[in-house]
Amino acid sequence: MPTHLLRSRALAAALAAITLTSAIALLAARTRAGTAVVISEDFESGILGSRWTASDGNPASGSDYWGISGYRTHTGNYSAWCAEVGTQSGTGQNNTAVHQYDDNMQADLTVNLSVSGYASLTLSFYYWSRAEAGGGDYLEGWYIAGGVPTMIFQNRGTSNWNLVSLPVPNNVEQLVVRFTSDAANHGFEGAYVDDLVLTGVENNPPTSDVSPLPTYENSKVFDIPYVASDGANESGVGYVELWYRNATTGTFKNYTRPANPLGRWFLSPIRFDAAYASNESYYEFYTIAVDNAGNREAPPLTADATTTVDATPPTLSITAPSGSGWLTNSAVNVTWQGADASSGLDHYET
Ligand SMILES: [Ca+2]
Ligand SMILES: [Ca+2]
Ligand SMILES: [Ca+2]
Ligand SMILES: [Ca+2]
Repeated sequence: MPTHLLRSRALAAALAAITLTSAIALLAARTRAGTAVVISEDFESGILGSRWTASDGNPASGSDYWGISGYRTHTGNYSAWCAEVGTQSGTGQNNTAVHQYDDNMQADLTVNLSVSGYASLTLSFYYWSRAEAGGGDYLEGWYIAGGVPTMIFQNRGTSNWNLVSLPVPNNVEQLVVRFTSDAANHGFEGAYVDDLVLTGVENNPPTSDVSPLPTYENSKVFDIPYVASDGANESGVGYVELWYRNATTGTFKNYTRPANPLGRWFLSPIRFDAAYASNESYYEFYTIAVDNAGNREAPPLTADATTTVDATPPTLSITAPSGSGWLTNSAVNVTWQGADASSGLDHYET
């Protein structure tokens, strides 16, 4: 067999191996589940966020409903308490003054859980309750999906901080935590909710690219702009890494600095300092984006952008007239020789 045929067969086999490797890498990235926090609420802002509403569906004994409390928490300084807003029907005192709920409550704490772009969802939160044992006072949790309510739990009496954690359907719309009290015996503290988290699994890696760079950079420190995005309604880009090499072949290295040892960049452009890479050299760059669910972009087959860092000025030597002599004419011919080791000479200025 002719040598050139052998070579091209070897090349074809090598290329096939590379293609197979990248296909496996792509498959691994697609099938690895990534979990992202979609919604979290610890009430530490001191107000009910825009996803939340609170109401009392039983108008008797006045309106008593959930609000932010600093009296008892699972973590931090604040939680949601079932009777933060309202007054005691017997004494007219604020519920907050006696740390007791009132009669005739159907206090709903509702949070909008509607999201899209996730393969599966898990809801968790903590509750605490002290209510009239064996009576008509109790705490319930429901989720609503596709308009259908499903009960998560019901607690009559007493519960210390208790974790609820369960998968919820992808079309989940709301969580409703309802504190109900009947028409008598309300001398109890009632219920709290804290530390709600909705997590979602999505497996789609984000994409990113280094934007075009000039052919030459005349400083070792320069900006590298990039664009990065995740799928619509997915977990979003967490960070990007900048990878470089100094030739058209070979392995790429992750660009890191002492202040950023993992090389995780959150904003474009990345301020690149060649002193922390390979100093003055030809560079090829690409970025790898990682989303908030941990899905990692596969490396591109070719670099996104290239440039040559040449921060050393060219040299110039005057070849005539020679130094330390006297000039006798008003006009003089000056000759010189210029050289540049890397990017070459563009023009001379006199
Ligand atoms: Ca009341
Ligand atoms: Ca809290
Ligand atoms: Ca009661
Ligand atoms: Ca994603």
